[in-house]
Amino acid sequence: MLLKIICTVYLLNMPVLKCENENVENFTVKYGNLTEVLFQIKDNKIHLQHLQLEVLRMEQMRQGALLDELVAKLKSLEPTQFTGSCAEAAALSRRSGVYQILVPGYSLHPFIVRCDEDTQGGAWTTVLRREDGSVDFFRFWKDYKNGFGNAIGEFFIGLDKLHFMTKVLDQELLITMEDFKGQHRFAKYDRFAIDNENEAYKMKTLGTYSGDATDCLREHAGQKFSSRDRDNDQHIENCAEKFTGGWWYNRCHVSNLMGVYNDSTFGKGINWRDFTSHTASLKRVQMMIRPRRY
Ligand SMILES: [Ca+2]
Repeated sequence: MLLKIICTVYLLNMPVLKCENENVENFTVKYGNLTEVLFQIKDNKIHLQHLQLEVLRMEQMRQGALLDELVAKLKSLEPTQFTGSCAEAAALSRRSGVYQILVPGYSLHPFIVRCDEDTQGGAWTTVLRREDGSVDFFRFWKDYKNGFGNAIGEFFIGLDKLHFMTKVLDQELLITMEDFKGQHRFAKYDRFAIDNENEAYKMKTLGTYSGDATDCLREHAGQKFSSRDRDNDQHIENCAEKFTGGWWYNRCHVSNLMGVYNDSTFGKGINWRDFTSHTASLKRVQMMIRPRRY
């Protein structure tokens, strides 16, 4: 009996066995071969799967190594993705608000600052802000050194940050004030810098004054910072204790921007003598710095 068989067996897309118009005897012989070939195909398939898995594993390892390399590169770039002042941090948005800056020398980590883009050309970093008396400013040295308060409310940035910010870049200083009658004044200085903690954060540079508030900071230029627990002033008593705030007191003060909010006791409030006198407190005040190149 003749049995017609048409078959083609492929291995790796190549025809390895062809049979056509064969009789049973030939088919049996061929069938034996075919079984063998099918086993080979099965073996080869398993081998191929192993190869594919191996290739996949190696590709995963290669991509993993690339990812590690990328993460390492990003980490090494991290310190430079932050800028050193509001002048750069808010340069694109040109919006007042809270940003992060990184000041070389102060820390490897960025910190939060409040940037003012609305006042006198913008690019200001706010270092002191009083507006509602919600934060206590009659504090100890450590607090003035490190800063305190809330970046979206009242705060002082801290003397260490202020030192490094004014050391890294030449800065100008703007002080904006408002009294409880709604009158506004400002005092601007074309240079401002303070020394380090070893020098008790002495106000070592105070440039030329301009503004409409009169210059009530000049008397404090060259003075060291004092707090209730550090008397670095020129008075026999401790001015910081006597006038309830930290400041660059001299033989006490003609300005006292860290005094007690809305305190009208002589010299204890937030005073700018030639605007408020010593017996009235400012409603709002901001001290802000900006790199001189702006
Ligand atoms: Ca003293």
